Amino acid sequence: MNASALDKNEYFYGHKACAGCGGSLAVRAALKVLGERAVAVLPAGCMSAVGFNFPQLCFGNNAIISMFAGTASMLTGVEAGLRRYARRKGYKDFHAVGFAGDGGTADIGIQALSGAIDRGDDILYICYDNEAYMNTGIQKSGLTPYGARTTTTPAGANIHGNIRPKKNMFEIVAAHDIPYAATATVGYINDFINKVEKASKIRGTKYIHVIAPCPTGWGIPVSDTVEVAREIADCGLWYLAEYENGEYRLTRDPKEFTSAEAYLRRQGRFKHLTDEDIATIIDSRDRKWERIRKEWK
Ligand SMILES: Cc1ncc(C[n+]2csc(CCOP(=O)(O)OP(=O)(O)O)c2C)c(N)n1
Repeated sequence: MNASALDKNEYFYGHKACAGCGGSLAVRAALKVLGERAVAVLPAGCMSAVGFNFPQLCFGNNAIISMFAGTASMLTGVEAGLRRYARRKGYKDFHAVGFAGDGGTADIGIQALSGAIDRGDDILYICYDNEAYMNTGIQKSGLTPYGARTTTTPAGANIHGNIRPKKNMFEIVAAHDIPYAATATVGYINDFINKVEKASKIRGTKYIHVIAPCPTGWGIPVSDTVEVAREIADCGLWYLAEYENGEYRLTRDPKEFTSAEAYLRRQGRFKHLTDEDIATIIDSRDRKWERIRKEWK
């Protein structure tokens, strides 16, 4: 453990993430909020690959790698153990927190997550969404957006990247009537930090879904991560919201969207899109916002 890093309230440092990695930013910021009594559970994915390189373990708090499918169920066990241990030691400020990628959440770990919410386990599950299986070389996940090129959804003359829309994990967990769920992006890091802080004080299952660009997979310069992560919310292709006490609420409701076309065209993974493809994406964005604004207020 590096004492000077802990002095600065740093719990994720010295890792091997690529330059400009959005996921590592999310883990670092969340652990600053949760502190040294957070026990982190990470399944296979970039954050475990870059954080557990023995002997250079990169967590100032306790952290463990779970089975790919089992982030939420391991969190259940960790929380039960921590509860007993903390009672014996006489403290209450502990957290069982998961950091799983989009593949590990929306595809492989969705059953364990659904079960944990159903049991009402007192855990915080954070999905850092880089919109593909990045650690194994950019394969499509259930959260890859429509039109994106990945190694398993190539772009050619007939098919223009991914032909399926992105699953809506936020609304999927909300449909379980979870005590707290939120969306966020590393582009609005204070909003993310506030949501982690809020979640840390709520009992029961909490879920936060944070957009975390991957320069390698998205085809953007490493210096553009935060800007692009902001633009996705500004152009309306992502929304910032909370679900609490059975109600949805936008935490940011832009009066006007910035150009979704500009957001798409700056990324290598969307380079092949035709004007027609972009119009399809904008149309689906507009229909989504129309529904949200009608139903959530
Ligand atoms: C059961 C199982 N299947 C497949 C793998 C291989 N694998 C390791 S990491 C990974 C990709 C993870 O993608 P995601 O969850 O989106 O996180 P990211 O890598 O993008 O951070 C895969 C497929 C594995 N470790 N275990």
